Amino acid sequence: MPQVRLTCPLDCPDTCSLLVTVENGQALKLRGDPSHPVTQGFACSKTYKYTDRMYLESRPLYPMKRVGAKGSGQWQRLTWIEALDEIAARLRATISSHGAESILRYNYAGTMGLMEGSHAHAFFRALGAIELEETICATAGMAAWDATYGSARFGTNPEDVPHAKLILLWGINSLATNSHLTPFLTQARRKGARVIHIDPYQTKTSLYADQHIRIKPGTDAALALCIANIIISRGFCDAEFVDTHARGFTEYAAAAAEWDLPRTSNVTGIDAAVIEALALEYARATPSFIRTSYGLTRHEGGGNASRAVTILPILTGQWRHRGGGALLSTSGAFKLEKSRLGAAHLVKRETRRVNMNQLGAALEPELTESPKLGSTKISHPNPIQAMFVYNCNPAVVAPDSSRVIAGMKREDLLLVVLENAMTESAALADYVLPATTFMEHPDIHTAYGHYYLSYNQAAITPLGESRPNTWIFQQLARRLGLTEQTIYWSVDDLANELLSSTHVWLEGVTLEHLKTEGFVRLNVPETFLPYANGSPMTSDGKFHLDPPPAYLEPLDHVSDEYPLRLLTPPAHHFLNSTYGNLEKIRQLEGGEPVLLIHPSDAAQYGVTDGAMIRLSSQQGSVTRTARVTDKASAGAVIAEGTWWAGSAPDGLGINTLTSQRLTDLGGGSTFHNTPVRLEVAALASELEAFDDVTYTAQIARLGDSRI
Ligand SMILES: Nc1nc2c(c(=O)[nH]1)N[C@H]1C(S)=C(S)[C@@H](COP(=O)(O)OP(=O)(O)OC[C@H]3O[C@@H](n4cnc5c(=O)[nH]c(N)nc54)[C@H](O)[C@@H]3O)O[C@H]1N2
Ligand SMILES: Nc1nc2c(c(=O)[nH]1)N[C@H]1C(S)=C(S)[C@@H](COP(=O)(O)OP(=O)(O)OC[C@H]3O[C@@H](n4cnc5c(=O)[nH]c(N)nc54)[C@H](O)[C@@H]3O)O[C@H]1N2
Ligand SMILES: [Mo]
Repeated sequence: MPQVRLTCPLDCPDTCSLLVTVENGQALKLRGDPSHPVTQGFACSKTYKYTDRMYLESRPLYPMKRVGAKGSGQWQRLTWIEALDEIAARLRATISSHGAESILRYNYAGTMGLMEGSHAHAFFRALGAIELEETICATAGMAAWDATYGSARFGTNPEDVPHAKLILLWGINSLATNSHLTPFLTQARRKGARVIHIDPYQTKTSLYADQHIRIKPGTDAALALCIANIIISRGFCDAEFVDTHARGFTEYAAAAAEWDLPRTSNVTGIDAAVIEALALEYARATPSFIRTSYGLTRHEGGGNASRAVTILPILTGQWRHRGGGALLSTSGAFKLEKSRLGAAHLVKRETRRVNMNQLGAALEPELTESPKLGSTKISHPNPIQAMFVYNCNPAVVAPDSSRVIAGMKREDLLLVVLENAMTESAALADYVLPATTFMEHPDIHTAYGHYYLSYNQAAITPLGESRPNTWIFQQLARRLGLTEQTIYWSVDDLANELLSSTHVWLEGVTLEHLKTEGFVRLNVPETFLPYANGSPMTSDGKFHLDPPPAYLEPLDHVSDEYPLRLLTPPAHHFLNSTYGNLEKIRQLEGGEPVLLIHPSDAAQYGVTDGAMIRLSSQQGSVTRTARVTDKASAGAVIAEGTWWAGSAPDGLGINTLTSQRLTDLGGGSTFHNTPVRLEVAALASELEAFDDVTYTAQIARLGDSRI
């Protein structure tokens, strides 16, 4: 049977090569491509279900316009011409009354494709619309890396991990979120490497590891500085490497010296003996590899924490050894010609910006400065009049979601959602425009967990009247008379531009190659040691240890009112909110979202396993079933997965609780840092009332109370 080679477009470091079986124009099943050195012939449990998701009956396949109130679920089918003409007319009117800086694109990584993801922005940039700061995921970590290593991220090649002798999985649930790293970890382990997982709660990754070190959330900077202190004070530093290649060592060593074992143990909640053993093991091992990720960055001090961790391999000169070093992201190695990607050349310094973590505040019609937003003040006299959502499900994934939903429900806001699933964001739209999936459009993909550039071909004809995002924006652009040529590029035009880069790492990588092979290894050296001689990306070629990273205590740390901390890490079977609409997948995740609560917290608050409990933060309250388990840690409540709100017993998503506060570096999200209180949920009658309330009625109620 014919098989088509595709690239998984989802936001995951693995960027897998997939083979899909197509028969009579139907995609029947997917499997991992055995010829891809990182995919190695297997896909993850959720990707095997992609075809189920694509053929779901609820998928929007025609342009639709709401006829009832926002969110009432009453739609009228339109032709593309009607829909596009109407939306273009609304945009023209908005621009003449409020200017283009009242138009917001809200997008993230539903597809990581450069065409249907990044290049789709060209329309908005040509309009002069608001520039979205895409901060929901990675910017704290990026800013942290860049502060030390310069502005591009390279890391240890995952294919070299089998050479490592010690592996720290630090703030990552890699068995769930980076599962194609596992075979490389296992190879290293067979050769004797030890694997240590550093995480506040017990995940699949902790169970796989040789040792799990539970750390108090938000305290990684203290642990990393203490490890540095031990490396330096006990003579394990590679003085020659540091002297030659690092700047600011004296200041850094002084900051580290403040972290002795008792103080660090007190702050991190880890036994002093465990910290000392970890530090000595790390100090002595070569090559040692740290796989870190974004978990530890989703805290107010997360940028500093990430920086403290990613500096460690410099101290013992790990960057000189194959399999040594650290990996946050490999994205910086894709040296494509990106200056006109998404018409980036049109963005001006003075263009109005909105941080996507503060969508709730941005959508408030008249913003007053809110102390809840921390130091960042947003105020703009020009309320947002139109919002275009694509590759994103803000009603579920954005923090402080009751405010986000209230904003999306504003009667005076034109909300257009491009989707290939009938998401809870699409449910609130004025217009839902049916988008294609990666099986129905071609695209180009970089990666952030390996060094292969990929091409994704369209495997089947678009279902219904679905269209690629870029097609939709081209149609609107024509109607608005936009002449910016990049908007009208085809995938091949974009690919040719991207590949016109003369960087040596792209030498020999051609579009023909990509199309015939599906993926091509970047032309990086066989043994890729990008930081073996300092950093190629800083102005002076040195690693910047100045200013030294610092441990920052959370601003409003747990108080009597909110004595616990909520962490909301990813679920194994979802990809953010993608797949949350598949019953089979929800069953694999246990059927409903629950809260993991440590037995000691459960005892203190009178919670028994299976009880309904109410969890409240400054932002709101949700009701969930309690799972009393020592997977959670004392003081830290865990809610895995951004389930669709409609899957929860109260019809409210977990982001009802999270805040719009930002990280110290990079304006990032603080999803693992919400002070909360828990109580046994009220009376059974109240819960039954929840059951009766439909999801839309719930959001209507919320909307009413907020506006
Ligand atoms: N199966 C699956 N895979 C995914 C995703 C998914 O939803 N499901 N999402 C994808 C996306 S978009 C991303 S960004 C990545 C994210 O993947 P990860 O980086 O693995 O996920 P994070 O949310 O960053 O959380 C990782 C771990 O950090 C821990 N953590 C939280 N706070 C702290 C802390 O203060 N210190 C330490 N040491 N650890 C802490 C959490 O408990 C969690 O186990 O995964 C991608 N892959
Ligand atoms: N509480 C909490 N919230 C979180 C997180 C957390 O750990 N905790 N994680 C955060 C992180 S790391 C991230 S990256 C964000 C992710 O947030 P999002 O980027 O919103 O990711 P998804 O929820 O997967 O939603 C992506 C949507 O894009 C749609 N889509 C896919 N392909 C296409 C296409 O080609 N065209 C169009 N128009 N649509 C398409 C999918 O159908 C899906 O509904 O969520 C964040 N939210
Ligand atoms: Mo993410």
